[in-house]
Amino acid sequence: MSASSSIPSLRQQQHPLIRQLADSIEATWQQNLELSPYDLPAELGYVEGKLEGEKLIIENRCYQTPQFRKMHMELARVGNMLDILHCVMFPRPEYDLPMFGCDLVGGRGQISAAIVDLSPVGSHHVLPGVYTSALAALPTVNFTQPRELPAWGDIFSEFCLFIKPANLEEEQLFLQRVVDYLTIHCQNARSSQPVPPQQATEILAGQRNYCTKQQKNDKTRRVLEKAFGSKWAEHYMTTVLFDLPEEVSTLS
Ligand code: BLA
Repeated sequence: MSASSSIPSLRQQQHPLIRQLADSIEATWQQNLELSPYDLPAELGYVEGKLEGEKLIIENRCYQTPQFRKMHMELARVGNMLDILHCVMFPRPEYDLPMFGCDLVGGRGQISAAIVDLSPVGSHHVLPGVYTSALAALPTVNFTQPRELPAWGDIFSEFCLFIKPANLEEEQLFLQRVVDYLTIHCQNARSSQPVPPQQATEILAGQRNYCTKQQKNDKTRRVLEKAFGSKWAEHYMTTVLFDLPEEVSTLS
């Protein structure tokens, strides 16, 4: 599709951290997983709108693998005001894997929000043990400007990192953290085996809760509503950003 070939051009205009993060996420996917294409509805691959007179450009890149129903990375830019990287990996509910989510929001040369998490979706709201031990073993890093999660943020794990990077050094530390989380995730996913149907049903409910909460992010919604109207924003948030998986597929 034309959208994928045009992504590098948008990426080059974005904040350096967004560009580096987009490249690193894709490289980590390529190195660790067997990617197949995932087709978004054609009209949603590349989208342009107007936000307060500025052009809003959205470009999507999407893959799937045996363990992931959908791996979505989105780059967006509003004139020179707003720069966004959004990434979510939706596991197939037959696998007991958390949701990887990452969001970077910046404007006027400064990143204001940088968040990454591996969020649990199992019935006990805790990460599988292999994740907890791998994440806990990462070196400790301290960021000088931690940010507070909104009320809907109860979906995130104890390892959720939400900061405003204070300088170049913290930007690079955040980037490294994302690659560490993603590498742990891809490696665990590759060796993951399907769970019994009843557990898959619980995981599906957890994924639905994750998506429903993310749909409550008013800051994302407001940007999309202002550029494209509320109907389109609702459609986009519920079909592209955080679509609810329909049902557990029957395994043979
Ligand atoms: C915050 N998200 C934001 C903000 C904007 C967007 C403008 C406010 C920035 C700030 O407070 O400094 C906008 N984000 C977008 C838009 C898209 C996007 C328009 O992804 C897509 C086109 N958001 C996610 C994911 C996570 C996430 C996957 O998409 C986490 C894993 C989190 N974004 C997130 C959180 C906030 C945020 C927690 C802060 C919300 C708040 O403070 O209320």
